[in-house]
Amino acid sequence: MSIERTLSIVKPDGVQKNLIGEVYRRFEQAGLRIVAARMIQLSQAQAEAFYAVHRERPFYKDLVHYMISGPVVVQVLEGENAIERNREIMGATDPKKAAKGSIRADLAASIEENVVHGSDGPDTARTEIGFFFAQSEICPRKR
Ligand code: IDP
Ligand code: MG
Repeated sequence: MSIERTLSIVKPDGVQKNLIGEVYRRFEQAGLRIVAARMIQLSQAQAEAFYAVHRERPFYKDLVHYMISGPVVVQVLEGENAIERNREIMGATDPKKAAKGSIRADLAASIEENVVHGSDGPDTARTEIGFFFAQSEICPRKR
């Protein structure tokens, strides 16, 4: 295991349902540190670019529409095994299949409106962090 960074997003449904604090509480309780954070309204072009990997999927257009339906909160999480740890805290994409006690099992409405995004591997994490944050905006904590 090693100290990793990963990109997390509280998606528009999470912000709309006042779940920012609840999501952050779960990260912090799990020992992940929030080392950068910002609220933004994504443009269509930004949402399309962020999810470009899903361009050919049938749900792409809806996904972009959903992601620009309201503000999101983007954050960088840092900690031991942060990429996989965050995926565990989030739960599976479909809340019906997500592990009990995960964010999506407890709080998500559907496979689309599922409250959070999290990078799925080291390469994606690096790219996705760079998509939203300059190096100077990331504030590692004293250990
Ligand atoms: P992930 O967010 O768990 O990594 P991905 O497969 O990368 O899941 O999909 C990105 C996002 O696209 C999901 O979080 C969800 O919002 C949406 N999505 C994924 N699969 C479907 C689907 O089958 N129908 C509708 N939306 C979907
Ligand atoms: Mg994904």
